[in-house]
Amino acid sequence: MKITLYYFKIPFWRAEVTRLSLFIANIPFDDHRIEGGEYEEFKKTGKLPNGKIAPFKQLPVLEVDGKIFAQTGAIARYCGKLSGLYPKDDDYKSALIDQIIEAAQDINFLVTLSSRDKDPEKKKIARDILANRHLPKWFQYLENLNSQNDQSVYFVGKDLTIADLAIWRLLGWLTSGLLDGVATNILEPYTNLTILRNEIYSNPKVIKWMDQVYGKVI
Ligand SMILES: N[C@@H](CCC(=O)N[C@@H](CS)C(=O)NCC(=O)O)C(=O)O
Repeated sequence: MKITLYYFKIPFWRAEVTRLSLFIANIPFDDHRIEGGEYEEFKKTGKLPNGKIAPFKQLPVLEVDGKIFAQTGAIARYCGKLSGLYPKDDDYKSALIDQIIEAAQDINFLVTLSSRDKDPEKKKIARDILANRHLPKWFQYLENLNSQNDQSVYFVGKDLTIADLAIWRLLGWLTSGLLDGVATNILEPYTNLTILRNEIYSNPKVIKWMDQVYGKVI
């Protein structure tokens, strides 16, 4: 099986959840990061370096043995099944993981909305609302769900799943300082989410990945 993941040259959760899931399970894949001329072509036409058009003219896109499909959740689940980080035969457990991935999508959308206004004053107001209303609400939802799992520090069951990787990387972005108006210590009140993040940051395969690909902790 030949797997290629197409995404931009950033460690964003939409791609990183899949990259890490495959890396953790030692599944070889081509981590194709679109930049330069390929990026220009993709932005203009939606054409991927393999000549196919991305279904929604968005990334990520996964190619498996010459066939492609898109959407973060679909890709993460497909690769999660290959890597053992998503169940193949437990519908309830799958749904518990899915609801976390969908929550990541909802949070991402709120961030996107808060970035849309070009007017600096309006953007500042939107970011204030994001940082002081939306994000605390959603973090508390995630904190509650995480605390309901009494089997481990992870969101679902005893072991790491794609839900944990998705949220870990999403939270890494939200606390990176890259988003104006969102403080880097915004997660401090959420004990379980902090424990989860620390757990993943100390996962030997995650450390190896960050070291190998980024040369630093991200
Ligand atoms: N619903 C899609 C959203 C994907 C998405 O928004 N991708 C962004 C990059 S993070 C993109 O390709 N943007 C380029 C564009 O929309 O033109 C998913 O879950 O994968």
